[in-house]
Amino acid sequence: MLNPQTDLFLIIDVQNDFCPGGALGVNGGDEIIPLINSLTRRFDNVVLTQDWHPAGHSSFASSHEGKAPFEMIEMSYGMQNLWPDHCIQGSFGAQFHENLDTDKAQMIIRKGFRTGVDSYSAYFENDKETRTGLAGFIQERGFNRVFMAGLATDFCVGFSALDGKSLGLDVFVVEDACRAIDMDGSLASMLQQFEDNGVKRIQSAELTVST
Ligand code: VGL
Ligand code: ZN
Repeated sequence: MLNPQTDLFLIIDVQNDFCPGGALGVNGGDEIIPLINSLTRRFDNVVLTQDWHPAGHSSFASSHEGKAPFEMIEMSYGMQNLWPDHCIQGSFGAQFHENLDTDKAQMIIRKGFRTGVDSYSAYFENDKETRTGLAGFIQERGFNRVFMAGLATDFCVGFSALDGKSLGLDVFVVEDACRAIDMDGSLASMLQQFEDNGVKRIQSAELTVST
């Protein structure tokens, strides 16, 4: 079903801090890496995202007195989850996992680099206005289908998938190549939003290259 020339593979945040042992480790986050690498070999066009926060970022609980990780606060742009300090620019935690094959990536989108606004999505920051440039890249290059993998299903993969769909792209989340944080029902809620908005969920075995 794949068209390697016109489909894009978008790999979200496979970084040390989102893998077990990292600051915001996702269960099984490193298990998906061999599968992601094997998918990468089936596409001609691959883009990576990298969560990339300055120290003292406003999404860190440590930046808000009396707040703990995984609480919520109200920001100027709406509600924001608070996280442990993670993916600090230049740190080991922000690096891609060493087993991730990054050679084929044509572009790396860094996100969350403005102190005052978080960015889950690869397309828009959490203010829903500030663009990362990925939509322009996709449009100029003429991709219309985006296949997604990485971390975490219920945050950065999920919000990227929803935004991709809202931009008119055909979006597929390769479920077995993702892992979720799953706090307070966040995974169930994201899967419902996929359903409501037409984001398709597929398994990697369905991604065969059409000849
Ligand atoms: C992410 C929380 C904070 C993610 C990034 O990649 O899903 N989650 N920053
Ligand atoms: Zn982050």
